[in-house]
Amino acid sequence: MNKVLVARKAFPDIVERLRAHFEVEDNPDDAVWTRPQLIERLQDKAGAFTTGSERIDAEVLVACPALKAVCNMAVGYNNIDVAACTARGIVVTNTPDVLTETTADFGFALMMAAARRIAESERYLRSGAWSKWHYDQFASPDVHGTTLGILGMGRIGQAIARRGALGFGMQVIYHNRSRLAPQTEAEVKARYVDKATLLGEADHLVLVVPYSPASHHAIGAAELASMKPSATLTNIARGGVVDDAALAEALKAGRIAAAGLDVFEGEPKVHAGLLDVPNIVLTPHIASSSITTRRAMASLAVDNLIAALGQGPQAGAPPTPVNPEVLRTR
Ligand code: 8YV
Repeated sequence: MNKVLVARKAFPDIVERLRAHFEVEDNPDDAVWTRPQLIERLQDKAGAFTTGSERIDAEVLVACPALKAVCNMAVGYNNIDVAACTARGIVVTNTPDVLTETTADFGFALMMAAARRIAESERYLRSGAWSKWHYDQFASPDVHGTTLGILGMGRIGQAIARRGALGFGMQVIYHNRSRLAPQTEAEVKARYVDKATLLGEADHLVLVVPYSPASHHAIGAAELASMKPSATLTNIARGGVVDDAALAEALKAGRIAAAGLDVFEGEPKVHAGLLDVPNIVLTPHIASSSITTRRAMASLAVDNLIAALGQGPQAGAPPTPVNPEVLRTR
């Protein structure tokens, strides 16, 4: 029987399904293992159920020669060195689609909360400072009818575009590595623009671009300086897409109006400068966290692991591989 490691606690009833096929080592206390602890546990395993918090790189792979499958409970997989996995014949899987609408809901909520100053005004109310109505109290930019800018136009970006265009009468512009097919652009009512236009025209800019060396600090001091002073920035993509220090400076200096962040460089640590500024909404990487969606993500990761290690009804054909070429050579 193959051995698998479940690196983090994830819905015990769903993870339980692995026990019919494998010898399972799990992490019922949800301990955050150091790298040596992770490597020690992974050394004799054929498969791993991981989350975005575990870095699976060449160092780990060299130390874990039995590994055949890494199944991430996340759509993003920048925590995994996919090229190194492919070179060793290790299949990598992710959890696309099941989180699209939930994550888009949250991105929209975070953008609205930042734009309409919801967290900032709630902190004010809770502080006991509210003594009277005031004509421009927490007056903010509008959301409806404004221009929504989206950087990264995959499934989640498209779901956000639909919300903006159909629900809020927004003009939607986007920038992406590749332009959408005309039919898709028409369906999500979004117009392709270059990055400079996106930055200059967006009233509300939402980041949904996967993290890679190419998207590192895609939004830094220069980009923030080219946005409207009344604009908001929302990041539900990955920490590192935004230069958090530059963002804190820009918010302090009033170069943009507000920001909503669900992801951070070096999370769970948060740049101290971001904690100091009032015009920001900060959440702990929960955009996909509805009960239904997190269960669906865990379930898909388990299905992938079972199939990737040649078990179950989809043996040899995990539903959502990131490097399917590995499967063809098996
Ligand atoms: C996860 C995410 O919660 O899917 C992703 O890429 O960022 C989130 O939905 C996180 O990565 C934990 O695995």
